[in-house]
Amino acid sequence: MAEVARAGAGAIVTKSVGTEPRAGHPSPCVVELNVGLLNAMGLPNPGIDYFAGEISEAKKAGVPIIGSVFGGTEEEIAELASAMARAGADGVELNLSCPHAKGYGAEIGSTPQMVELVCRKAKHGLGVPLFAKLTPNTSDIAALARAAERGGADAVVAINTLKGMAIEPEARMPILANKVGGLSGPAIRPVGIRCVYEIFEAVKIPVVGVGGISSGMDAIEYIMAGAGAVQIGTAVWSLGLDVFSRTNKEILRFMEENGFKTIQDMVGVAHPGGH
Ligand code: RRO
Repeated sequence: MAEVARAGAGAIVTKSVGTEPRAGHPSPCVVELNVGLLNAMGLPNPGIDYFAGEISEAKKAGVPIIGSVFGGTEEEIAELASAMARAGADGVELNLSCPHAKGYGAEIGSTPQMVELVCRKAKHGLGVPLFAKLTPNTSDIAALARAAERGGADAVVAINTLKGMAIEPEARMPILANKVGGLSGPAIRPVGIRCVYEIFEAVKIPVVGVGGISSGMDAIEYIMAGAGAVQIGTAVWSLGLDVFSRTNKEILRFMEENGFKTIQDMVGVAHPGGH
């Protein structure tokens, strides 16, 4: 996390953390495809008690640290959110959207009722901003965003990975040991853009855009769809940590060339009446 901050990220979202240490799914758990990555990591993490120490270390990097948490019930998620805040996280992101972990993630975050309930419980007495990361594997992501807003989330994050599968013809079987996984990388950017665009029209709280961003122009596309901030994940794997400074520079150059003074001036301009 310290390296990512040094590389130019303005804030950091952690890997999702749960109550107990978890090994994750067996290998193969990541497949490199020509359009991106398919993963079924299975929420590997060292558990919140250990991770609290990582948060205090990471905070020394001087950028906001947003702790991502997952759990099996609204009570467990609320307890983890509060533990993240006690550990010093500047914000908490609820992972309501991992596409392939039984009993967690999207299994919790696929109905507006659950999203609202989980956000309400987690936000109660939290004291730091609450982000709800939503699944694109649904027919109506805007309904999930409205539910997060009703539940008191301060922002929504869109999107997590798209549920997918890859088969190895020679072996005649799915490549991932878990069979299904989450697709990330360039292929999912148009899906993410569409989701952010729909959410921007549905809620008043800010939207954080994520999914297939690997350049300043990709980030600007999300911002014009309605994102007030963006996250980069898979491009760190494909391009390395330089992606942060390169993206920052490209955004600034575009703003200079096109007369934008602040990021806020670009947010949502792709909507009717926005420009
Ligand atoms: O750990 C994972 O398998 C994982 C998570 Br928590 C997530 O949110 N999204 C994803 O694609 N993989």
